[in-house]
Amino acid sequence: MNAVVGRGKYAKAAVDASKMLQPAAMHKGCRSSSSIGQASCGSRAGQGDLPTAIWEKVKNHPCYSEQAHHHYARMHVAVAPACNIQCNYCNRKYDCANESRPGVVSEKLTPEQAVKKALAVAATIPQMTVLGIAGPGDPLANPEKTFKTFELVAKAAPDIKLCLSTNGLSLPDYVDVIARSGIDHVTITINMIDPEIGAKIYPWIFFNHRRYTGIDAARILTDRQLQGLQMLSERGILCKVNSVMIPQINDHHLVEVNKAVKSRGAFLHNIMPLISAPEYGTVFGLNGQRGPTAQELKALQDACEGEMNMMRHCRQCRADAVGLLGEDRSAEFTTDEVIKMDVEYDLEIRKAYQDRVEDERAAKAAASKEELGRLAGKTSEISLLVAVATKGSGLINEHFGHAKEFQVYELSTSGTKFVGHRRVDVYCQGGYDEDDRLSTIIRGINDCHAVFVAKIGGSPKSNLIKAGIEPVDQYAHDFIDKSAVAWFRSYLDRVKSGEIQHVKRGDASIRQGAPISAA
Ligand code: CLF
Ligand code: SF4
Repeated sequence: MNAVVGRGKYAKAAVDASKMLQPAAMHKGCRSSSSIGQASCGSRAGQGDLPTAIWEKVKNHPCYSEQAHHHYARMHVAVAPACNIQCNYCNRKYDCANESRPGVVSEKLTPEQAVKKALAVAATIPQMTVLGIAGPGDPLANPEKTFKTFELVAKAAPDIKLCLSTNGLSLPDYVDVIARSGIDHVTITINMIDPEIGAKIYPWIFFNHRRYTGIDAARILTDRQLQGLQMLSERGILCKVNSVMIPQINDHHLVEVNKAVKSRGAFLHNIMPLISAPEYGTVFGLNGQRGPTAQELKALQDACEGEMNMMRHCRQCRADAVGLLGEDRSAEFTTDEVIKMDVEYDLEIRKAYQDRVEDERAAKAAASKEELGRLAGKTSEISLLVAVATKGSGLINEHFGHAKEFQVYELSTSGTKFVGHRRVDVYCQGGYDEDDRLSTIIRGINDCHAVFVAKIGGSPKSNLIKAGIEPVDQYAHDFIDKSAVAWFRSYLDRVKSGEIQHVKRGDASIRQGAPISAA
């Protein structure tokens, strides 16, 4: 039996490390192909071959399901200020950079303030389905506040899923508490399984009342992370692994990390770009360590994509993020604003709203399936990228000039696959410097063959055409997947008839080491 360490309600279990670290039965994860109607971690349209219990956990979680992120929102509550390790991409003045952009500071809350905020958000945003604790330090370095918050939220708002993100150092000690608390989703940031590489990322950890440095610190950290992952998987808790891609330090190594976490039951792997602008004052930022380019990130994600699903829609949120991924509504829910609100949390209203969302999703999936049926039988080696301006709901519903980002899809005769997003400067800002902004936008999507928009003006349209990117506005306010497949079918027809020639496009030259998300 495990001994119990600490006191109080959230006392942790000390774990016999010798029993750990043997790979769990390989969790098959999910296929990564995203042809409409196929399963893939619930990350596309339907349940497919996912067991119902897992489908229920992922179908409306915006991070665990790529499709869900168009429709459902998450919120974070910043109740966990302390941390027990130091990462070289983190400046401790700010929030935990494992699930947060460096340079962002969240308003810290007590558990009681956090639950009030959760109810206020749930009443205002009925599609908010997940409450996560992701900082501003490490949630498990603040166990009392973290688990008290989850307990209060579970009582007050039982339809909200609970989600936790941790660096993993304390994880094995809290697996039982996590399971007891009804937390179904846990993210562990794992950047290495080789302590020599780890020593370049983590200068120190604080463990068992002692500070460890260098290779010793990294060895303890990797053992504890993998041990915690395996224990959670064995209890049926869905685990996502986040990894920060740091060129020349762990980029190639992350393929090994992917294999190691897959064999221990991780459900999803999210490889995120290092953000290392010098102004954030991190060790990597100050010593000139660069982040990966968009195509370096995609190449690594592609290399890791096998039996295990890769998350490609992460927005590196704030520790107090609120809203759909990619939007930031945290300013509407500051403590001062929440106090003023007359909150009425109504489970029935929320359920009715979410039922309507599910109807919309079903209609979208049916439309996509029908369009894909028309593509069936076409054979072609052509695979290309397109950029889409969207405000959400899986629709092409944003004007080119208002887009803050473009979502990028890969098209082939197998269908559509979401491969990432490109943050850009908004083109329309009152008429000045538009040429400069347009060239930056074009550089950001210059590996795409087309850009789908709800509307576009004459000048950007002609400049895009000159740059070899086809502006497509005939599918305004229609579903993305369906429209992309329809356009791709016509593209293949035009190539076949000789009307156009297919040329491979160059790689996006944008550097994702700059801030790429504001959510
Ligand atoms: Fe938050 Fe993380 Fe839960 Fe999502 S975020 S704790 S799993 S509810 Fe999501 Fe944000 Fe990326 Fe995290 S987009 S940073 S992966
Ligand atoms: Fe910063 Fe998070 Fe790393 Fe702690 S775990 S040092 S808060 S990035």
